Amino acid sequence: MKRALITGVTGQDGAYLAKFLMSKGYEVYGTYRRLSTPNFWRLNYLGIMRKVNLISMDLNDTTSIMESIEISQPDEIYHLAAQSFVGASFEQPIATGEVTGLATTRMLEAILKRDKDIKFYNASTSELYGNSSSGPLDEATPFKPQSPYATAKLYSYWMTRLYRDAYGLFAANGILFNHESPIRGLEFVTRKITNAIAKIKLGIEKKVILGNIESFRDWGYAPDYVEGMWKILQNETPEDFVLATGETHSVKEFLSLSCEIAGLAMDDVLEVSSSLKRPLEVHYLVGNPSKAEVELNWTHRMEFRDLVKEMTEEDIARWDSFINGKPVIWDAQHYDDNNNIIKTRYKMDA
Ligand code: GDR
Repeated sequence: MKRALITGVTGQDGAYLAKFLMSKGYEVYGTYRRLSTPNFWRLNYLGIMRKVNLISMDLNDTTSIMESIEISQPDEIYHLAAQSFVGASFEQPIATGEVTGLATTRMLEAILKRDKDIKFYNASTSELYGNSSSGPLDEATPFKPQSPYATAKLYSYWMTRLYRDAYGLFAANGILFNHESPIRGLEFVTRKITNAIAKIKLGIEKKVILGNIESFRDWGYAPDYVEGMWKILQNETPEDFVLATGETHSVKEFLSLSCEIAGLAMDDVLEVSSSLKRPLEVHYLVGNPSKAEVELNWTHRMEFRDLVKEMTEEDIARWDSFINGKPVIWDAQHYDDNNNIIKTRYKMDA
């Protein structure tokens, strides 16, 4: 039986990937961060909480990284853990550099010391491109990061390549464009929208407050993308691959479709706040997944409209159950809306 170690197993991709690898017969180990409030709702939601072997690990602590490899003895490592919110990276650029950048080198060093045969997947990102070109963006497009997050990921991307070229590790980057689902974190715009629309629909909220609604993203479905991660490590040679849908939509379009599905008028619910706009923005992203389609036989399955529909309907169903006193496994009831979070580096509009 193959063994996999997933860093960041409590996140959206970690949870879906764990479930996918189990369906392929893997023994799955997953690392999580010790927090004052545990964050296992996604593993519970997918019904795999008791099937993942959980290891607490701190990406800043080399000893704990070594230990998680000792315990899991993996054939494959999927390195997904990071500070993954672009907006927050402007507020915490140094911590983001440590966790999102340097920690990848800690992982690679640990593999080099412990067992050079372990295959390594690095969660790379379309944020690397910044505004370098209007696309479609592929593996050969130059990078021009526009945030502390993307800059840390650029370092992580190159270190992965360096350990492949210099030491012969099977280390590969998946350059993934945005991928969403009903278990996406509430800080990301898609889930923020569907959660707010659900609350407005049910009369417990009035507005959804957003920043730049004119930016375009290539939005796919997270379960499709975790399969791509696995395929990248099953390829004969370690190579970097773009995973994307090849289609792009604006934040405004996402909101408008979510409103349409919920039977609301967008103009009644939308509020724009410049305090939510980032100091630097990536305006337009669309990927070209041809290499993955040809060489890995990977393709996205879920289309944009179905994605918005699934997310919107799921959030409405959750809030509806919650209001009616039925237990729901999910995150939103613990969070108020973002209104009074102080953005230290964002322009304040008041
Ligand atoms: P992104 O995702 O930065 O593309 O990174 P996010 O959903 O945060 O933003 C997408 C776009 O929406 C605009 N936007 C808002 N964003 C948030 N979060 N909240 C708002 O209120 C809001 N209003 C408008 C943003 O400015 C942006 O243009 C995601 C993350 O998952 C990364 O970790 C990953 O690497 C990339 O996708 C691929």
